[in-house]
Amino acid sequence: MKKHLAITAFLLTSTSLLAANPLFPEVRTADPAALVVGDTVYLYAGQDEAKDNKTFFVMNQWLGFSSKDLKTWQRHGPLLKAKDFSWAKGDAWASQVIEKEGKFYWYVTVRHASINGFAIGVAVGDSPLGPFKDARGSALITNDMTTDTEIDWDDIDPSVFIDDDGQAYLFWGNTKPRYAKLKASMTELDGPIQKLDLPNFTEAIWVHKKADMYYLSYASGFPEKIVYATSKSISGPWQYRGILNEVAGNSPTNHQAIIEFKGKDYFFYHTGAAQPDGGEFRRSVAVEPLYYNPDGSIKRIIMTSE
Ligand code: FUB
Repeated sequence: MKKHLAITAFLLTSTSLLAANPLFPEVRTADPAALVVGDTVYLYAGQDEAKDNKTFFVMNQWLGFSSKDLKTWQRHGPLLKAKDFSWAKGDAWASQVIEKEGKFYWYVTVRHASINGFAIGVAVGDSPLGPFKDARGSALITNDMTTDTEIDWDDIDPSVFIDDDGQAYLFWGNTKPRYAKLKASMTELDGPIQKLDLPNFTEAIWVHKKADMYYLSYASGFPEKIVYATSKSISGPWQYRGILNEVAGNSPTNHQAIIEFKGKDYFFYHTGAAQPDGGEFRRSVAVEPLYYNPDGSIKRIIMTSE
């Protein structure tokens, strides 16, 4: 009997491809953004510091983690704080890091100190772990620029994508999805801000490409499901393709990141269900395998908590 149990335990451990969820049980993390550099995945996440799930988000900084196999993770501590942007009041909401020509650009959501509402800034560093510093000294996107002043959090959740021709694009938004080209510097917009037509859009855009298909996933409704659309062009039109995952546990937000790493595909998200004290303002990052169908559609993600 003992021998049987030992063999079963060995098989379970040795065949498991991923670390157990949640990935970082010792700290509350949200809004994962994953970046593959060589043989390593870097995972950036906001830290949920709220003491309970009653009031609102308390988020001051972004944490960094890395892994070469998605089984063991190294924790790197806070890599960037909302207050590292001198023009920001606080609120380290969703972000994404991208590499261009050996530099790492970190697009972040923060609350602006003097312009009403949230804004998007960009920091730059020479390595995936920084050190990072504000690349502009001012916001890249503010509420004033998009003139929808009735919602002060509509300019949040940046997702950055560099196309095969080297052109970079910034996507973002809550309720009103938008995108714009970035200049080669990665720190200035290049041309007008464009509106996107995405059904039942809430927030959390993530753009990626697989084979010759562009994918735009986003949080839909509230509580949020992650859904996705595809296009043959980065400038659309985007065709709605369906649901990727259902509401993640007891957190109404869900915020995904999708990557390919060492020939396999992965779906990172946050959930409130993974911890006894988890919930809307105390979330935990998790990861699941992601599978494409031959026609380019994506199979529904099965969460560990289901
Ligand atoms: O974490 C704060 C906000 O909640 C993010 O910016 C949204 O995507 C949602 O996850």
